[in-house]
Amino acid sequence: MRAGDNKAVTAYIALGANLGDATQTVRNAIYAINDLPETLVTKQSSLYKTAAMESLPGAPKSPDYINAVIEIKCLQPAYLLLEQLQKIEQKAGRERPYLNAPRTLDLDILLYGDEVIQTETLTVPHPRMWQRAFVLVPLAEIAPQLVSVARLEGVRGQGIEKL
Ligand code: PH2
Ligand code: MG
Ligand code: MG
Repeated sequence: MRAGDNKAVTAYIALGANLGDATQTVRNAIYAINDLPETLVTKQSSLYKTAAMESLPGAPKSPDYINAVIEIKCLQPAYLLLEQLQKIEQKAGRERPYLNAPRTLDLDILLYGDEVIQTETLTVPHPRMWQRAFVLVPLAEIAPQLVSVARLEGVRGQGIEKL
C-alpha cells in the first residue's frame, strides 16, 4: 500500500521488551511490522529505557524494559492486525507464564483510528495507556496532538530515560 492511501487507518502500536537483547528485538519488530501486508510504519519514536511497572506481588523483580511507540497506516481490520502482531511476538520467543511476566516482546495496539473495540481478545483504546509514562512519553514524541500536557503531568516521576 501507499502511505497516502485514503482508506488507510492510522494506528499506534506500543512495543516493549525486557528479556534477551531487548533493543535489537524492538528494532527487528519495527521492520517486521512494516513488512506486514497492507501495513506501513510511518513514524517511530526514540527507544526508551523504563522501569518495569505492575509486577505481581511476590513475582520476581522484572528487569528494565526497552519501550517505543510507532505510527502505522493500515488497511486491515484491527483483529487481523492483532493476529499478525501476536505471530511476531511468538517468533521473538514470547511466553506467557503469568500476568505481566518479563517478555522478549510485547506488541500492543494503543489506538486504531478512532475505533472503540471491546472483544474478548482486544480492547482499543488500550485501557491502561493513559497511566503509563512508557506509553505516553514516546506517543507524545510522534503524536503530540494526542497527549495533553495534563496527561504527561499525570505520569511524571515514573522511571523513563530516552536512549
Ligand atoms: N508492560 C507491561 C507491564 N509493565 N513496564 C514497562 N516499563 N514497560 C512495559 O512495556 C510494560 C511494563 C505489560 O504489558
Ligand atoms: Mg502490554
Ligand atoms: Mg500485550
